[in-house]
Amino acid sequence: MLLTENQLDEFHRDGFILVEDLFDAEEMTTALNDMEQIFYGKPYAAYLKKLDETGEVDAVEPTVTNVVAHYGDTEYGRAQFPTGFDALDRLIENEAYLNVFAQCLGTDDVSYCNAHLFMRSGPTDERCPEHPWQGYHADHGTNTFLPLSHAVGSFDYVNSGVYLHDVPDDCAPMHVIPGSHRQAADVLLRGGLDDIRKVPEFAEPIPTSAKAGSALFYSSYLIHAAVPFKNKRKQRAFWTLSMARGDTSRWTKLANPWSGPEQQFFQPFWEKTTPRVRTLFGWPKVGHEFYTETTLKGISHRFPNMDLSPYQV
Ligand SMILES: O=C(O)CCC(=O)C(=O)O
Ligand SMILES: [Fe+2]
Repeated sequence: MLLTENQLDEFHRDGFILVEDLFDAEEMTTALNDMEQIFYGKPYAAYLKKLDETGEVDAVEPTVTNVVAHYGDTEYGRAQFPTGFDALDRLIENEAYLNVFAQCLGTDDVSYCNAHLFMRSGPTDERCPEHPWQGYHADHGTNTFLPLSHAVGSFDYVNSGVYLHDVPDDCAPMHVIPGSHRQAADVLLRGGLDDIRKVPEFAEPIPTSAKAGSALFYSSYLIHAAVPFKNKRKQRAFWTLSMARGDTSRWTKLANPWSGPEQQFFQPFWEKTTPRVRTLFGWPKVGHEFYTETTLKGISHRFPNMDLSPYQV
């Protein structure tokens, strides 16, 4: 699947696009069940039951304990990619999803920045600001030290969230300001975003409500905010991924996949995943001259469980 020309124009104009039906329902349910295990140690329904019986539950935000900047762990598992749960980690292998990502970035030379599980849990959620005009920001700083620029389409990168379940309006859909990716650099320089009512050029924020299996793609320059749950018994579970253009990958990334402590998670993931996904992490493509009898032997020593047949020369 590919975006139509109109959809791609919409992405460039608005700085985001919601794409339906990229993932199938069953796949989303399995992934959601695993994500609930990682965050609650049990199904969300059981967590709600405990809340009803006891009147209290613990918050489920992951805590960052690692020296490497990443999203951290929960009491029950790893929220940072790769989590070790196939149903979650293999979402990155979806070809249609990767094709749309490449279209939004405008190149096939795509480079992984960061991925993690993003859970907001209604009963304990504290992520949103007090007033609806507060909390607006761009996520750009997460993966790069460079400030926002006017160079949309080259120096920004693309964030995405995969909807593991339906997110209707009462389920805290992220609010985005259409077109703000082109305004943000100047607005931020002018003194910030404490109160979007003071930014007359901004359009009205709109909710990114969507059904299970959809994905949101948005520029790292796009201004957006969290809103409260209208229904506090709901949770909102996203699988999120940020990717950049290869030619900016030197300065647009989180370095975690290559660092010592992260290798224990990436080694088994790289062993199992597809050649296309490996290229997101800097692996040379199938057919690249790097792959020789010598290097393939070397790879097989370091990654004994990798199927090297696609690379055979
Ligand atoms: O939860 C949301 O709707 C938005 C959260 C957000 O913008 C962030 O964590 O950077
Ligand atoms: Fe954000």
